[in-house]
Amino acid sequence: MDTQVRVLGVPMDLGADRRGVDMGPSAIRYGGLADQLASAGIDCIDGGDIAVPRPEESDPDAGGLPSGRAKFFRETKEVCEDVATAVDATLMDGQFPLVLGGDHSIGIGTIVGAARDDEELGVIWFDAHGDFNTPETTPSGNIHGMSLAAVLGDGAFADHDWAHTPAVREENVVLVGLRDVDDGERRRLYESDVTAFTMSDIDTRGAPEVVAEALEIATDGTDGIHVSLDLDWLDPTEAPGVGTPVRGGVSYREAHIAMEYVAEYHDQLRSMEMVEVNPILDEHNRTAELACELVASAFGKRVL
Ligand code: Z70
Ligand code: MN
Ligand code: MN
Ligand code: MN
Repeated sequence: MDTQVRVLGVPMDLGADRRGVDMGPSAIRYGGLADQLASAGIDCIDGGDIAVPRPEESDPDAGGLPSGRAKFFRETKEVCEDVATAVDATLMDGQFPLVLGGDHSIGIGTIVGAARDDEELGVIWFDAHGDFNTPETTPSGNIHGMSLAAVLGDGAFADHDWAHTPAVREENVVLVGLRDVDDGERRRLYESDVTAFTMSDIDTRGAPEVVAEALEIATDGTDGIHVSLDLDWLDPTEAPGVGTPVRGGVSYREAHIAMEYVAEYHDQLRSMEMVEVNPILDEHNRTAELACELVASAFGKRVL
């Protein structure tokens, strides 16, 4: 790929209970992101970090939601608007936005920014979780468990232009790697046209076949795709340093082959984000280093 990558850090932890994911962008940079991209033949520049308020500075329930609960709604909205502006500006400059989290609530900003020119955007969401709750169904009030629902304008998010992205259609949204889904999310997923591949699908069909189908669905009739990778998609033995570890995730090899398949679609790949790295729970920064390796595979790094 000739495009220059612009790295945007979002040290966000307002959308998750466990503190520590705000250090994710530093850990990923320190884990060798620039060198890994260089080894894939990709030039990158660092756009720095987007400012995020500390949770101690605000009241989580001061927010302006018509119904349900979404902690730090107002603050998350402001950060995501800044993320969207930065992602949009990066694309306008002809660069590729690579966003580093931070918790997964930032996906709202990345997708809104990537879809801002109103072209149709497909989304592949690699995650143990559905992130498909709404303020009405959430068991936690944490927006990182609602971000995919938010961009589709579901529940109380319907009234908020900042989150709803008409350029993203349910038919072009694919979840890959699910193994921890709340009852409300399960119901909502059944009723939606979003495609969801669980870990059982990966067990029975294999990661290559599942990811190939996900890429077909996300690119079908769209102008580009966004790849959102929550590191808890991987098994905790490979990625212990995440906000919410869940047993039974994809292996090191499965994650790499998936990203190598993504690399085959480099003409359609418009934006990417790596989220939920928690250096406090990590072992010698291995989760952050793995995030860098996976980025390199997604950008076409090859052994031979
Ligand atoms: C749960 C909720 C979640 C990530 C945890 C958890 C959601 N379904 N997402 N970790 N990345 O609170 O909504
Ligand atoms: Mn997630
Ligand atoms: Mn997750
Ligand atoms: Mn549209």
